[in-house]
Amino acid sequence: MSFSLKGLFTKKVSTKEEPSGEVPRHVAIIMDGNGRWAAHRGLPRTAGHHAGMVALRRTIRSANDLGIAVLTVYAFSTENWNRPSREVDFLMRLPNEFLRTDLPELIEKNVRVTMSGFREGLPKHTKDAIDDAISKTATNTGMVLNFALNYGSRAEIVKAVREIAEEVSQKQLTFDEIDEVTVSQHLYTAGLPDPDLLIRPSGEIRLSNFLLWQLAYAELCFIDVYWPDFKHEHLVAAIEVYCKRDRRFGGIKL
Ligand code: V0D
Repeated sequence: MSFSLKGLFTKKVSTKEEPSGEVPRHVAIIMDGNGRWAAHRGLPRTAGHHAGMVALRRTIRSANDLGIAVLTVYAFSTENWNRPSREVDFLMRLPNEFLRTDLPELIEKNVRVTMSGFREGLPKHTKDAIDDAISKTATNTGMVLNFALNYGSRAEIVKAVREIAEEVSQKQLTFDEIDEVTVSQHLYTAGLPDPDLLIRPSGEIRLSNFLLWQLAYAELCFIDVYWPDFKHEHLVAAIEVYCKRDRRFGGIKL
């Protein structure tokens, strides 16, 4: 089987079980295309979200098997509140549903659950389910599974700037001590390495306000399948592309 990877180039990639090179430490994924997947089948959007959850479950297993240290998945953006309220209500029950079935396996696999986003804006039942998963896995030492939920990158940067300004005004920090590390420490992803690889399925070639600061040096991989159809071989193919591209960090590769 082969498929095309859209971006700066289109390339055929063969299906493989495992990538040949080193796996990225942190992979971030925009789980896009669930609604369109459902529309293509004449199904309601909720069916697409459910199929997206199945793909998520599969991808967590794949990432863990491949030895990826951090997997960040974009589940809900701050802009998603503009969707019809019935759809938002449905989406906000998915963390509960997912964790009810999958938390035991995550615990068994030593996975640590974290969240990046504005917690306080979530319904109580959603927040409670996520808090429970975070606390039950807090001391786990395996893969970090980071849910970007109620997340928007510009709002995150504004939050960081405000917190830093507050520390300066309280004299806990001086103006010239502020550097890139200071900013990173005030983002939701504080303590996690920056993503090495961003994967966006479903053909959109945009960042959509996702991890703007953290993706500064990441390889970007756009894949032409809807998220519910995303499989192990797509993850392996994206990693293959990552391995083959020179990661230069703006400098000269030795
Ligand atoms: C819908 C595809 C799991 C994307 C995956 C509230 C669209 C299925 C979670 C989840 C969603 C979130 C936090 C957590 C555990 C699970 C989730 C949302 C949507 C938005 F701690 N799937 N999922 N959250 N979908």
